[in-house]
Amino acid sequence: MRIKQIWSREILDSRGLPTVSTTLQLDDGSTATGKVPSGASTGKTEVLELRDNDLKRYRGQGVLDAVSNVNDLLAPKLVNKEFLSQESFDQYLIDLDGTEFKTNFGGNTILSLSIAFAKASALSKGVPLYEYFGKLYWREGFKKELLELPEPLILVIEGGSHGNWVTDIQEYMIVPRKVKFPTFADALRAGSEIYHTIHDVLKEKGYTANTGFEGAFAPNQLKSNEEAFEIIIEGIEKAGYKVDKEIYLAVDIAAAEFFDTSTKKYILKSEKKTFTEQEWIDYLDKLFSKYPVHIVEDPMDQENWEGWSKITKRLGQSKEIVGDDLLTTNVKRIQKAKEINAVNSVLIKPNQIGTITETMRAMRVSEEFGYSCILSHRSGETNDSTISDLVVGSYAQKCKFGAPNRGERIEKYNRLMEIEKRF
Ligand code: 2PG
Ligand code: MG
Repeated sequence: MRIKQIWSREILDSRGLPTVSTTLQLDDGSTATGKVPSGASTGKTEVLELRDNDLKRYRGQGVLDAVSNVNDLLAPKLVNKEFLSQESFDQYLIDLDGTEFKTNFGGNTILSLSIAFAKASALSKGVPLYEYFGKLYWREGFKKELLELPEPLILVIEGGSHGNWVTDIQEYMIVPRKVKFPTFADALRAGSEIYHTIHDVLKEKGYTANTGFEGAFAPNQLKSNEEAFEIIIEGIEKAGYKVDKEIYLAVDIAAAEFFDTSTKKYILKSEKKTFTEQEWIDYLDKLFSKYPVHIVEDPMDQENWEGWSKITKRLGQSKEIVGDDLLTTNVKRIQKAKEINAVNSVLIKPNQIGTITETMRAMRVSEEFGYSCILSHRSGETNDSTISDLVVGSYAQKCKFGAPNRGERIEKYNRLMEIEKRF
């Protein structure tokens, strides 16, 4: 596949902040665009998100340097060049950049190209994007039966840096069990019905139903992290579903956001409570035996590796302990986690690592270690739905795409329903 043209531009993400959008055209005319998301509660070891830091534009958040890296530096090297695979295209960019954290060109710059190349290649081959990914992931072992719709983690309440710190826990999610909701469309319907019932529960209490970055409720009146669970349970029941049996819970604690690195304490600001590492693990253990939480993302700080091993030892038999900020879709960090049994599940975000190929590698090692994978959006999203195809065409069994609210999240859910119909 020879590249004919590439052009990049600055667009806005769902938070109204600049991000990169790159269009790539192959020789046969196949043309596609890759739009890059952006995090708010980012892990320290993610690849560089290149921003202009020019305070005269978008308060320093502009991405004109990244756009110019594509248009002026990379496009001249890529145009008229032939690439036989996604791997060779991505590897060419990785080598050109030459740094561990993509600090030369920016991870956002490179990912926009990697996504655009994947989409254009799928078009050129005349296969749906999920199938293109499936063939990349399973290689010779690919067969259509491997393509599966995920079990969705549907966001209903959000706090932390996404939701005005109404709770310290960043994300409260409901998960319709796949065994009870065999079609994705039914799982999503349950999620949407519960989401709207939670809205009613909040209104009945006289709470505001304002929303956070990812479309879930962030009511200012919440009195504690626990109260959010109570409201969700009430919402599930009032919507006519069985708690735990049909709908279980997941959380992203995003503990790095409230871990005090100087005192080594976990601080729940909304409740004015402070915990040592051991007290924190005890607290979470108790919390998760009170509520049916079976997936726990980032329960510990991203540098507190021993704390992670301790909590996985304590809770890992019955729960998925998911590394996001800890692992940043990085093979080396996933391998380190394996050495000390720090997790049993991995959150996968393509923009943490910067190419489709490296995202696939992170899933491959996770699979080798027997870890589950959850494919995730970012708090700043666009209407690019590549991750919907990626979760179907890879090892990842679950997805975390936000609330059933806001166009950029809905686009991804709708794409999954569309894929399901095409099977
Ligand atoms: C997370 C993500 C997505 P952000 O912490 O898992 O919900 O948040 O994109 O802000 O890093
Ligand atoms: Mg997270």
